[in-house]
Amino acid sequence: MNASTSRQPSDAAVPRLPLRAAAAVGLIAVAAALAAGHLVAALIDPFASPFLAVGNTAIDLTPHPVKDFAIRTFGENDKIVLLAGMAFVITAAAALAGLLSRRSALPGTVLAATLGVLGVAAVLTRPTLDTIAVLAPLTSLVVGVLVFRWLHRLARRTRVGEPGADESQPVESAGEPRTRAVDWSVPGLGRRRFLITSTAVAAAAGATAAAGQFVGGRVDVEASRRSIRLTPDVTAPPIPAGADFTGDGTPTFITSNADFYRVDTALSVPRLRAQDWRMRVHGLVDRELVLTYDDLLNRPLVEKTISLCCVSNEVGGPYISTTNFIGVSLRDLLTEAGVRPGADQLATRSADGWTCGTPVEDIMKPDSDALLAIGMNGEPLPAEHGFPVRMVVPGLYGFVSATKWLVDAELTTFADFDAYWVKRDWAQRAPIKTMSRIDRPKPFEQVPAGKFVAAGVAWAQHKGIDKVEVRVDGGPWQAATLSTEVNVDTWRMWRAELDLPAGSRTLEVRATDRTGYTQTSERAEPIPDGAAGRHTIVFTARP
Ligand SMILES: Nc1nc2c(c(=O)[nH]1)N[C@H]1C(S)=C(S)[C@@H](COP(=O)(O)O)O[C@H]1N2
Ligand SMILES: [Mo]
Repeated sequence: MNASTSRQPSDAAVPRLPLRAAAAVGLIAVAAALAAGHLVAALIDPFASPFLAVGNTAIDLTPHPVKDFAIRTFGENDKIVLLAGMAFVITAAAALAGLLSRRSALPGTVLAATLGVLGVAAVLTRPTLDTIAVLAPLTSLVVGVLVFRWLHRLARRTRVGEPGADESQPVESAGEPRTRAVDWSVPGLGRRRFLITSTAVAAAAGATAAAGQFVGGRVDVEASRRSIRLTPDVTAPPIPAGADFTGDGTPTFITSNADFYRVDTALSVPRLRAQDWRMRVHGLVDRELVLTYDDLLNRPLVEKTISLCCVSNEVGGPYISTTNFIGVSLRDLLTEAGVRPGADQLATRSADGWTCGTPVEDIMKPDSDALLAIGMNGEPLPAEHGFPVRMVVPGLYGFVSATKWLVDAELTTFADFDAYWVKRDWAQRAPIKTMSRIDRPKPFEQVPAGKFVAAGVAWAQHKGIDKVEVRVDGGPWQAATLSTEVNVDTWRMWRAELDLPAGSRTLEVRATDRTGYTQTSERAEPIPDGAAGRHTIVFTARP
């Protein structure tokens, strides 16, 4: 037995790849696969990018308790957490594919192909993607498998007789006569060639992904936004000085566009240009309408101050904001289309496939103020808030009324169509519940004992706030001072002067709306139609 055969006792047991080289083969192959798919997707539809498509599918398949937990725990960073989690899982799978393939390329090939098939399945099941979009994950699949096998081969074998080849290494007795195993313990051509090639492939993958990013980003949303000037025909009345109590700790009455809360299922913000925007109003109508952005600009533009809030908001939660929406009357549009008798639901769809169902009666009532909105605070809608066009219906939670990146509107019935969240056990109809929140003091804050001003917000969109009361340690209810009312569709601030004995204190708030309803202490979870109960906090009054 000579040295070479003792190192390679049988052909099946040619030397195993070192761990690092094996992992690198898997990682680089998967990176190349994702990058190639990303570039092809950019040419067809950026949403076909396998990474995005898998992420979006994951969001849609996530059971609602998990989604709720994600929104509660990570807030608006939930998508970053998801993407980071996916990146981690894919990196681990890629490294594993390599590590399982230290001898034979088969296990890694199977794992790489499986990742590719997942991408194909995700793209095929995305509601808004055409079948041709499957080319993107198919490219990933093919590139992934080919690059994996190619690098694997390169790492295992080097060609015999090349200048600089490791002549010290014996040629294998069996199998391919023109190549022999790379001896990873000896620096030489095989090892160098693998390092150079794998680095080049990794760099190419990076360049391909960047090209995809560049091409996919060619829809210049910001240029489209900048080219638009909005001049409402009816402007919202100026916000009166006494509309907020920011000095006492409430939010500003108007939320800046940058601070406006954001909730949606879109992993990447749909990129639409105003000049390309079209929306069909169809279904149970007398006349179908097809609208362009210019059609909207040519209609009377109204500006209206409205507080939008999210059904996922916990009692005391942050998902409510207020803005001057600019848009056209949705009631006028539907009147023009002619709503057929029996149509009780307006089903709307977003560019990314998200759907929403709104009661027709809420849109059609004389004072509804439902808008096809195109602006917020004097500017065209920011991309993440639905540019170019979204819907807003005062008095309804966002998930049943506020479709962003709106592209389709169909008059139908609640019996015939279930929207995105209704399929996931949320309510079909969800008017906003009367609610109040304490903003100062914060839970567990230490404040001076004695005179102290507590403050917060209350809302009962479309009904109006009549009264807010607070009480300390379950004592008598005390009326809070309300800010100047802007309109019944916005929040209203409150402040209350307290006299606090030193020690641990509990503060509770309740609002009464203009229908005479007062918030009860009965708690309800956000699902299915919004949280209920009184915001109650514990804090400390310091002597
Ligand atoms: N296309 C689309 N529109 C959507 C959603 C979504 O997931 N996708 N979420 C809705 C929900 S649940 C809410 S609360 C509001 C939030 O709007 P904002 O992000 O502008 O605050 O948008 C609504 N419109
Ligand atoms: Mo929401």
